[in-house]
Amino acid sequence: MYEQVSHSLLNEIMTRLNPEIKQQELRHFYTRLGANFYSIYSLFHLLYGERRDFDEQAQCLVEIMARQYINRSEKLKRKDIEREKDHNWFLSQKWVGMALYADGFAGDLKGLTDKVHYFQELGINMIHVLPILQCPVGKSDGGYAVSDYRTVDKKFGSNEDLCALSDALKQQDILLTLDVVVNHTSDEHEWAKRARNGEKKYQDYYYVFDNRKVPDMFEKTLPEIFPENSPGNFTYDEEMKKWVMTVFNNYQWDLNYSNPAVFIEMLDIILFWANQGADIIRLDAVAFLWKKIGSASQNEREAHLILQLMKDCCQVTAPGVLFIAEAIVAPVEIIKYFGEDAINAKECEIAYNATFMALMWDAVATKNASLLYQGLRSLPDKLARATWLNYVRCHDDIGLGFDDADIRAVDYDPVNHRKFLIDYYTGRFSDSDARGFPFGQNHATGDVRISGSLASLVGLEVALASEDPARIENATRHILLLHSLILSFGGIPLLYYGDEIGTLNDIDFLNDANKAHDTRWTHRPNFNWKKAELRHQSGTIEQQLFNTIKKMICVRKETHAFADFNNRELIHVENPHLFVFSRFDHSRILGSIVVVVNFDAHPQHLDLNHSQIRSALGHGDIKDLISGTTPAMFNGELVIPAYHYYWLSV
Ligand code: OTU
Repeated sequence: MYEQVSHSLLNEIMTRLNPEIKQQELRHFYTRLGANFYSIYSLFHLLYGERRDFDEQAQCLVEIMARQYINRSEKLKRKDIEREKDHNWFLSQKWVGMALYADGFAGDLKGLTDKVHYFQELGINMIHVLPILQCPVGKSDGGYAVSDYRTVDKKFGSNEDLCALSDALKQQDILLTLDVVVNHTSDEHEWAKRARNGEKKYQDYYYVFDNRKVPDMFEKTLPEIFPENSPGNFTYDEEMKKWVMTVFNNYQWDLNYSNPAVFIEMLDIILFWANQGADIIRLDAVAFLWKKIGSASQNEREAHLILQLMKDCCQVTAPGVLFIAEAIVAPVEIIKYFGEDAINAKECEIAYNATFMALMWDAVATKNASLLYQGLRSLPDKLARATWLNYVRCHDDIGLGFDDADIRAVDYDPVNHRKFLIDYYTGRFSDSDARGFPFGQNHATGDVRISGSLASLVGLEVALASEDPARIENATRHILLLHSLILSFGGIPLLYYGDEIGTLNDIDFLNDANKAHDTRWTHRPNFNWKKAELRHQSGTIEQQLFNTIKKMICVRKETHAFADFNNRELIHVENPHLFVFSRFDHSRILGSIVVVVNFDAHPQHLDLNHSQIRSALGHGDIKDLISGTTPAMFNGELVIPAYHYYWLSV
């Protein structure tokens, strides 16, 4: 039935389209719209079909797609077609990303454009520039409280500067990732201001209530995201004299996606940035897009429908553009943001692998890879045309979001184990060199997360203060070990700026009243270019880190088996300190790689006659691809030094 309705509606919409649009050359647009319309219509109808203005809204949706198609440059349209032909282009091992703040890394966007050589030197060819859109000073949540979605915040420069950056990156085949904060706006966004002024239309963009009745119902089941800084989920607005839903900070108003006008506005903004040259768009906090009384209002079915609809619409206007799902939720939930029961991603092509990230931190603290192995074994395979973003650190805290059943399966008690990890990383555990800070402490639930830079969390800060070369060596090995994992595991590795030179915690934020309450600022420093210069000076930690990571990136790019085609096998070994997996070339013609990482402080042995290792490597002389040398053997077994890693091949 849908099919018939959708067809006649499509025809109707087409005849009603603004004459100015009709005159344009829309051949590709029509073909793609035709191919996707059934799905777009069905989803739009599922979400908004009950509304009296449904037809009007559907018309509006198509007009937005058409207008943005017309605004899309010829260059970007050519890129779209190129990528449609090579539709698995982003699964290649050639991509290596870095996330950074334009101001913290290079002052502003112009400065960033001048630093392209740094990325090239290291081998980075995908940049995630953390949010750069206009935010109120002091109430910005690091860029995630946007007051104008179409204007670059002046502290970063101008929209023109962004276009210049985008062009400069394109010339060097470097991908640009930009954020669109889809779940909420700043309370100083025009929509919020007009809502506050009493305009009903804009109050309907948010969840606004006259009294505490509905808020109280919601709060029975809504968890708190920032319990210390912004307890509760609703904020009373004095001027409006109403309550508004604010799941994150009290100045971040949640958008109401049960209103199709909100969906259409946000789609328009996504397409706007696609047209400014973003290759990839990071959709923030996607798990939160649909609210339901009596639930945690995360991972609701409608949140997935909204993302599918966004993807289908983007497919019509800017099919070369990919989405990243930022859904820091339970392992089995994250993977659903690719879209369920599909082969190709039908929501976001890329998702943050928060599970892998948290599990690696578990292995570092315990010196034991059991939970890492167990947690990853429980993860279903990703879809064929979809990939992970693998990261060690990012601009956010580390949440210990692994599955309780997995924790029990390796014989730990979930509560005690998490407590141990928090103590370990916040330096409250006597045997730990880690120097992190607690974040988001919730006294009611006992939940805590962790802030801190990679280097400080693996003990480099303490080691340097102790001037003990052995401890310094242990810390640097950890930094490399963790990079060896994200670069080989399968997916796009996303480095975090400064980790490649061992950047320590920065406590300057404590002097800034707008930041002091949020420990995440400890790992959002100004990049220290003086320190970075030391990468060229022999014998420095910076050189050791930078050069080894650079080497790993280079080997990754040359190794087909590191492309992401579900071509990985976890290998169970008796020794719990070791984490082992194989990567095979998806054509199975070229050689396989066995990755082995030793999380322990002592050398460990690995029996290469293990059946899975043998079948991956075959017989012959083993070589470590990173060092290019033959690793040490003893009594027929491979010896992996303390905190060391190998990419083995024959
Ligand atoms: C995201 O964070 C951003 O990355 C944060 O920097 C923002 O503060 C936040 O949204 C609000 O815009 O929403 O789906 O553990 O991981 O807040 C997960 C806390 C998010 C963050 C969580 C995350």
